[in-house]
Amino acid sequence: MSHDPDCLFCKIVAGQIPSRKAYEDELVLAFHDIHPWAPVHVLIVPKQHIAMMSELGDEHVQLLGHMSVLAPKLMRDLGVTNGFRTVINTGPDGGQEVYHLHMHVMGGPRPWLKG
Ligand code: DGP
Repeated sequence: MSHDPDCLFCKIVAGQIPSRKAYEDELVLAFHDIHPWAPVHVLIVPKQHIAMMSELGDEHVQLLGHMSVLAPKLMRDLGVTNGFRTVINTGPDGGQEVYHLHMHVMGGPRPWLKG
């Protein structure tokens, strides 16, 4: 499994940097965002290092499906019952800050969400 020793989220996956874990299996780790935009804000991160969404190929279809199916389960487990938002920022113009693919999953009572 690819791992980048200089990558922040690879270090979190490896347990070298602490995080507030929400879920883990063989493919992904989910942990609470350090700067939440919503009452519940979790990042779903693949354990393998993939820098960003534009690097995905056919070999990643199952992984992305897994992340997508996990998001609603995770929200339910965290008590989010009235909907949530998912975001994947990609590249500089997409506002990506950490170059390890991650899905933001955000829920909880509004008005945190604009638009
Ligand atoms: P993005 O802009 O999509 O690359 O979002 C990166 C997110 O990662 C941002 O919402 C803050 C979060 N983040 C950055 N550093 C850490 C960290 O060390 N721990 C945790 N839990 N979250 C972090």
